[in-house]
Amino acid sequence: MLYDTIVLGAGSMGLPTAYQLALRGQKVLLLDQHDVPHVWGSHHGTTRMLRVAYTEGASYVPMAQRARKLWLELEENPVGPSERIFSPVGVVSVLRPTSQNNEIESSIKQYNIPHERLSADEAHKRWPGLFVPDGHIVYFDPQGGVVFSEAALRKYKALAQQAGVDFKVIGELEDISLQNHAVSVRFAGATYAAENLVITTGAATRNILKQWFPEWGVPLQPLRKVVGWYGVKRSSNNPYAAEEFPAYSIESDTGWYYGFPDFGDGVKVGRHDGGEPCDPATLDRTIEVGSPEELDLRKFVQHYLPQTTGSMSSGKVCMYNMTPDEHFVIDKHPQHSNIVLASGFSGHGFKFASVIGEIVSDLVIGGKSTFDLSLFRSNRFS
Ligand code: PYC
Repeated sequence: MLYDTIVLGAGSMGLPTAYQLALRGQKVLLLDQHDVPHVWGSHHGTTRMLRVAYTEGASYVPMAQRARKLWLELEENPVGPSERIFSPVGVVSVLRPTSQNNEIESSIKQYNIPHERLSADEAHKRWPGLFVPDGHIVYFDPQGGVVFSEAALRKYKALAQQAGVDFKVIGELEDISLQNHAVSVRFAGATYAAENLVITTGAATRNILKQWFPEWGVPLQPLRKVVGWYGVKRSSNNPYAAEEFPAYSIESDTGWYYGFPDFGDGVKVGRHDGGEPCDPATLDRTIEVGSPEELDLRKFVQHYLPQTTGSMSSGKVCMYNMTPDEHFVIDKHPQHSNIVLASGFSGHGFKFASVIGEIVSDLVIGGKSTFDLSLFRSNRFS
């Protein structure tokens, strides 16, 4: 059978893309080594942050606004499991007075985004569980919140299958070959062909591009990342409960930390900067008490979230898939316009997964998107 499009990689970006292509009438084959959700990629660990006032640049704002709308619609969709997809708890961002990372202000101005700016004292009164050093800049983004990543992918899987996507969980990718106006891929000895190919293989993309598309010249580097959950000191009231505490992003003197309120399993904490280069095939998924990354998170929570117990109750290892400038790659192959790559989400992509599905399917079908994708061109590295 000749498909219209093969989507390689059924994770955060591949599932919404396959779904959107099927909604637009395409015959879609979605292929992956693993069924979703799973722990081998970059979507596990329950929660991801959605910010609208965007530190990484104002050009992300229209995409964040559209993504938020789509997450809310996804939650309302009657197909598939009925689970919480988006929690509108807001996001508090704390920046050092001399921060070099602050495009929040320009995105607020350019798009007239609702926000609050607070002093350290005001922030501490509002969120007594949060320590904010004097002089630090605090923004509250009331449209921000938390996307439940695994629940979202369960929902997208149900929707994609209902829309007719042929989803095959299949062994290792063995080959990709290009014919005049078609692409074929071989998995576990079986060959599948389509007019178009979408590559949404997350941290595995570096090796796939190296082997089959070295001429594309997209530099990707997976990084190992550790996140932990922390219990709360006993008191009559939990200052980190999701009813009162937002998602947070904190620029400290040592690094950039982020996390989520307590949805019943503790306060989640991760470090956004840093991380060890890794290969997904050999990734060390263990976290030792006393290891540098565990000690680093412990030091952060003890200082900035002093009402937590300070000891990790559980932890997970996942991956960021980095580009050198930390902006995404969403583009067609320079010579083969029937091949589209969506990758390099650099640790801040999941919030956009819902809109990436629309964007990539527009690129496949019509060759262009209604969003400005100039920041995401693949030739910016050449
Ligand atoms: O995507 O907003 C984000 C984020 C913050 C920290 C890690 N990812």
